[in-house]
Amino acid sequence: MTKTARAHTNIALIKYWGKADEQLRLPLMSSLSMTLDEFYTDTQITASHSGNHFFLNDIEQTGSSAQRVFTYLKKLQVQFKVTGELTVKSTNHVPTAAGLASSSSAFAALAAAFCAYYKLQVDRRELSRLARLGSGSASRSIYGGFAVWQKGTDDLTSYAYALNEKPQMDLHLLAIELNQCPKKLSSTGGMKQAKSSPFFKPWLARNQEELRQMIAAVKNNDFTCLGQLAELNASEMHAINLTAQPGFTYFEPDTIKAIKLVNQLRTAGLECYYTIDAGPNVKVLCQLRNVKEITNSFVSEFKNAKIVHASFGPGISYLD
Ligand code: 2P0
Repeated sequence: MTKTARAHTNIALIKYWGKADEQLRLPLMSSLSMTLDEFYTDTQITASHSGNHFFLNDIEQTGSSAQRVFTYLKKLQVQFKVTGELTVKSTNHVPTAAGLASSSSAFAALAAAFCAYYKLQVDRRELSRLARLGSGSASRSIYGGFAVWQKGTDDLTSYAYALNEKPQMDLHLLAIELNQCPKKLSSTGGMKQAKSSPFFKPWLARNQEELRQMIAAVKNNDFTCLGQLAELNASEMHAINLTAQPGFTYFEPDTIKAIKLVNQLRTAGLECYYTIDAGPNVKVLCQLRNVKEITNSFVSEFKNAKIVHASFGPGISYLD
């Protein structure tokens, strides 16, 4: 038997950046994301007679990425009292040009393929919880459109829900890949270090209010409010990193140049906002009518940058 699931990546507009429990991947804050149409992972599970195998883009993986997948599968097998050796084949449709992390789509697709393979009766809330155990941001990739991951208080209460799966908002994202070097500090490592910032607690204290405002912006179809809040929240996350003890940053010189360009474009009347994850690349939020002009400005400022235009993507789907 073969089961294949597809999950799209998401970009957090209110960021998850701190764990309350590393094993269970329980977050210290709630987060809100937009699922993206252009980037997704297809994951197929079949039975194996020669131990577990993990193929990524047709290449068998043997290192830590394979171990992470096998450990995760074992955890789910123990939880659901099922057994068997498995071959997992994942294909990432996340263009290298995007500079977007694929762990959100990877673990959402893996959780869904696992449940389909074993014919487990799980609803999307449960699926979100299971995806979270693989990678925190994966909990949000179960849904299309806008999703909220409520932090909860324990394993059973920390999952994402759909805020609006068919948004009418005119919201587009330009993923600007400025730098292709692998990041020096993993998200897990960065989150751990960030906790030492004197501003970490105040930031955490703001989470519920920031989330409330962002949910209101989504409900009111208010692009300006959404963009302003997303940019502020991302800047707060990176300020926490800079002020950690010791401080660090994912920014490169081109990241700052891109931030300045967003500010210039906005001053010139092209409304756009940035958000930045655990890496140097910048994602620009804008409306459809300005996509072309903003893209052209980035192309002329960054000769080697690759730019991918995305909008809202769907939730989990099954391909067989
Ligand atoms: C997010 N990021 O909310 C935040 C914003 C990066 C910056 O979730 O350790 O791969 O697997 O739970 O989900 C990236 O971290 O972390 C991330 P783990 P994950 O999207």
